[in-house]
Amino acid sequence: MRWRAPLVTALAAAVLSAGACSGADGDAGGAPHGLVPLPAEVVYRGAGFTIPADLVITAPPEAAGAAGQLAAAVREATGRAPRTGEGGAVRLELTGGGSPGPGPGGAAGPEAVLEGPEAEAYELTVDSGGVRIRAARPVGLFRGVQTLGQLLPATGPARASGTTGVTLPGVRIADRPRFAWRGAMLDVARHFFTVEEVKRYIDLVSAYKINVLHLHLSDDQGWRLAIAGRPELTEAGGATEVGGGPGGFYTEQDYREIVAHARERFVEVVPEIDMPGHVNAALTADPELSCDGRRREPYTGTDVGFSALCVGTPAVDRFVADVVGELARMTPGPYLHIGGDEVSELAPERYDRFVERAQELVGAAGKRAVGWQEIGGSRLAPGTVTQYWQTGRTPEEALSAVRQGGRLVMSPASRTYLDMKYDSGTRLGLRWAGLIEIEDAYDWDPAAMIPGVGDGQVLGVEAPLWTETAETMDDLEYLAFPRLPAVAEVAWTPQRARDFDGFAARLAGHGPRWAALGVDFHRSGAVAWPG
Ligand code: TNX
Repeated sequence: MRWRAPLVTALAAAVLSAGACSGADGDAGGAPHGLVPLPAEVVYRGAGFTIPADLVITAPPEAAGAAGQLAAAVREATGRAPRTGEGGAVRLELTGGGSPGPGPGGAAGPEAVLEGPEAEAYELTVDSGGVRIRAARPVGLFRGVQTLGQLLPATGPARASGTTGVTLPGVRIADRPRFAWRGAMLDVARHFFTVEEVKRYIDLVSAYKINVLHLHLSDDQGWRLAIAGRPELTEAGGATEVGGGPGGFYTEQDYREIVAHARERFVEVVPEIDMPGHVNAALTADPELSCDGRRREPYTGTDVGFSALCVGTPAVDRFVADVVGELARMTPGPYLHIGGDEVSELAPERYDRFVERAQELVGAAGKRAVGWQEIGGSRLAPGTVTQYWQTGRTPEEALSAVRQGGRLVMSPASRTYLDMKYDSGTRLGLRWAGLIEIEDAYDWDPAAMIPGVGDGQVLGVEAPLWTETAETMDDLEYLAFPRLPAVAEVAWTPQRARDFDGFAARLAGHGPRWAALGVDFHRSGAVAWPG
């Protein structure tokens, strides 16, 4: 997939301008201009703004990144690059009220991503005089720019040969996300994906205001992140993958490159090292970590639940401390994911002991822990996040997490698992959690899923993409699109403003854009894809 590398920058701009817009008067209430996710409040009204050839964008220095993305999107749509400077017809304004920290290039921002919905709020107005985006934080300006990008026509002059006079619709938008955490998980352990592929995935999903990339970095089949002082983990543990392919791993520099790329798009990387189960790859590297002291053979199948760390031994304690310490050192974001799922090889007391010790280490490193729903049955530290996944089982662990004051990230398998088949004919994917068509991915309320778990207990929503059956970038894209945008809208848009028909109508215009970008997507029958 190396040929895709040069595409990445152009892609970021092009995806930003995904969506359909007639450029004519707004069609109040109808299928408005392909905005996905739908903003909290949007009113089309009055005359629009025709982009002049000499457009100027005015932005404070803290919003240089957002201004740059916008300039690229305008250039893509009109064929002309706008200038940045004073007195522009397009203005990005910081209204203050935040306490911005240092971010990429000295700008303020990424730290705000997971602070809460208000941190990402913005207002966007388009009238005949121009465009104004206002927000308290740079991240809000960035979200506003992402929305504006979707108001640009779906096909620019480069493709539509010489079209001029792009007109944005007159509109007033007041927007903020419903949930703070809007995640996409990528399993790079079952099949390995290169830095360029991960960056492309970030570009594609961040256009839908996803703000968390949860990287599943280890499992039975592979260990994908270099840990200083333990080179055998990646040398032995990174050498294969499902099906026996060559696998691979990220060096510290690779990982930092991914994190930086994500942060430029206001996406926070949450790294996961899955413990104390799902550790066969670590046991191929270091036999001391298993209770019988036996070195394991590499595993290239797709079973789960057969491996475990020998929790409680000094060797395992050192290992967990080293891994958590290194993850914390390399990760600027506030969360580290410790896994915790599907451990059948360990007595409950030892499982609890692991969860408590891991949280201690994460806390000591200045981070907060995230774990799969099973950790909810153990004692949780304040601030630990529990990721609900297994629909069809009593939600005891999730309820226990909530009773302890914890919040949930909702990843119900029957709705959000992007590795499930769409229908029985889908060439890829599993089906243990059911077939998931786009309507299934869309039509649910995260705060109405578990009795006793309402909005206040839900930190957010995440769509995992497990890769037992996904080997290539095309496979990832086919499974994620269009279900990822559906889950992104579940996470962003107020429940009362959502309905599937409206979503399907708005989504249709994204198809041609994906096609133009070479994104392999599933043409769900419920959407009237143009062309
Ligand atoms: C369950 S969800 C798993 C993964 C598999 C996935 C396949 C979870 C926490 N564990 O190990 O890859 O199903 O759909």
